[in-house]
Amino acid sequence: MSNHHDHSHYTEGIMFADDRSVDPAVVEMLHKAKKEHIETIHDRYAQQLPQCGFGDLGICCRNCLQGPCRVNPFGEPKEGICGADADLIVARNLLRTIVGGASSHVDHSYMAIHCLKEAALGKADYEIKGAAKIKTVAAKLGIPYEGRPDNEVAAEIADVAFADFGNTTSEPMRWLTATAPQERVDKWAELGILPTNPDREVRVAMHQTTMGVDGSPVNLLLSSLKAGLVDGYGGLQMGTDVQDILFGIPEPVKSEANLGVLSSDKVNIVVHGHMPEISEKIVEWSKKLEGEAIAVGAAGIQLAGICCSGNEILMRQGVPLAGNYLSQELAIITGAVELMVVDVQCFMPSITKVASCYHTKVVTTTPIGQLPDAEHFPFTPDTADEKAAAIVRMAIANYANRDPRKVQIPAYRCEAWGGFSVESIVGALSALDAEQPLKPLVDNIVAGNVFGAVGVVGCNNVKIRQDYQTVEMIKHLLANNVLVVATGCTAIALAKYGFMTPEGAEMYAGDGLKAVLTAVGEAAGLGAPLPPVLHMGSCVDNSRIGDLLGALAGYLGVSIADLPVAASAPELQHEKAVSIGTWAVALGVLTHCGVVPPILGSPLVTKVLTDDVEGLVGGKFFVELDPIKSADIMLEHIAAKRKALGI
Ligand code: NFS
Ligand code: SF4
Repeated sequence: MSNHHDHSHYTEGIMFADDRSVDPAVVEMLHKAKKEHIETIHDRYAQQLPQCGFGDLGICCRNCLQGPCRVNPFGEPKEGICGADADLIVARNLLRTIVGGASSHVDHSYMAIHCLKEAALGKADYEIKGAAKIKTVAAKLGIPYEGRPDNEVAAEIADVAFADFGNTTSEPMRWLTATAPQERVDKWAELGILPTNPDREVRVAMHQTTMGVDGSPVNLLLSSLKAGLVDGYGGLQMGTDVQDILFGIPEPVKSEANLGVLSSDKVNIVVHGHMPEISEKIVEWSKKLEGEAIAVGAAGIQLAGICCSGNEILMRQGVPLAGNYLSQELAIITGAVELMVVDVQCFMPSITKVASCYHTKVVTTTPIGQLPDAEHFPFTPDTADEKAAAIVRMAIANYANRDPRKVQIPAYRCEAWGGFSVESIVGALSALDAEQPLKPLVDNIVAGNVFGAVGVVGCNNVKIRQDYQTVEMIKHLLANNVLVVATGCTAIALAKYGFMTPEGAEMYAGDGLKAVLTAVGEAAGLGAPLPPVLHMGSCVDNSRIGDLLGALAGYLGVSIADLPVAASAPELQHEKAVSIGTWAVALGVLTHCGVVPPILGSPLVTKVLTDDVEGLVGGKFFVELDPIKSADIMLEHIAAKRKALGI
């Protein structure tokens, strides 16, 4: 591969206006990319315009070789060759999208369980660090733990998880029934959407959507809700519980965010993807091998995270965040990155091409996540140390190849706190009431100091200006005394602008919320207010938000559907975001999408998801592209829920 990529696709200027992002570091790097003729996602997006209207509406089908078929929303044909109409095609496509997302998370969680089992048996390079989580998870699963060695209990927990994957009965997933609120489990049982075995559910849904099987859009939509639960419990909940057992429960930690965290005189290693099994080892070996970096003339090793790998190691290790999804190519374009290591999900195939214009090495680490021009170091639980050491050494050796003329690190970095697990939030609240930690929060909600809560989750999407919807929407919610929790790439967005600092309470929160954040922060010994946006982790960590909602509903003796809360994915991009959103709706939460999902070609599917489904589960979707209007809809919803609760 040549050092210079083919510039023929480079679009002179048109996508480089400053309206691509609200982040000045990103704008600076886009200008650098332009100067150096480096093609980015924005150029490739421009080449796709105008995007296909049939695809946009979700009304094209390639599910058999008689197709592709598309229906005409304004005339004929109204059906594909087999007779499938727009409602059916959209419903089938949607289920496949959700299954795509769910299978990513389920596979993620499976890899974590495998690692836990090997670690528990002493056959892996990992020590089990989350003793406290072993007890809480064992208690939920009904596994005895008193007086037993941690590793033995951990192995049994892994076996219970694996048993869900081997479940050939019609019994629901044990991990779901053990961790979801009983009221929800009953509701889902009533609707016939309790998943049995996550792998089997993925298979069945793929079968159901092939040519000539399910012709009922409504039945397909029920299966979509079920697939959301597969994601929620076979992916998010199982994955997070197991990762907390392996790597420990996150605790509040101070760090920084944005491209300025990269160092001009250290070996920079960027960790990108999703699996803490990989990223935790890179952190460990970067510390161990710092002396070797100093020996080659660097000032040390600087780690920085992109996407959810970044969130995972921020939460547990305080490693700073370089940026979110739309910043991945730009980290390389700083010219200062010695090595980017990826595992699965959300790393663009373009990164090796961008890296080829600099000295940056790209390393892949899983059998299913390879890139043709990357170095491949397939991780296994028993070779993780060897692989991680080799990767860090490769980065150190590459430091000599950095070309100072190409280096430009934007001078933007912002303090950001992470590590707000449910356990650490409850820990902070228990400084106010040790007996009933949730009471102070609930009392403040009742008193109106905290109007409600919103979980803001999900991605960036090149179709819209990076971070814009997220930031403007959250400002408006905070000013109206809504407590915000965040995960995924939107959490990284908010980390970059001071929403995750104590000063953020002063800058953004309304008076009622500010007073509560100050009282909790001081009682918990932070010496400052809690940040107004609590970073709860990666997308898999959305189960933490589910746990928090379940705990609040349990404390109040109501359904999650009755709580004055909402969820939002202002910039969703990935199939995973759609499946997470579907789980949130099934939990009973009003869920905002800031990007139009490809369903509008079906009036039926659109109506069910944005209206009728509320009668079934209490939650529904709404789509709104304007950040202030989105926030206002959530505020109205919260007001209605407060009224129904009589507060
Ligand atoms: Ni979530 Fe996290 Fe980011 Fe979106 Fe991708 S990294 S798993 S999918 S783009 S938030
Ligand atoms: Fe066309 Fe039906 Fe085949 Fe889809 S399944 S491609 S609508 S014939």
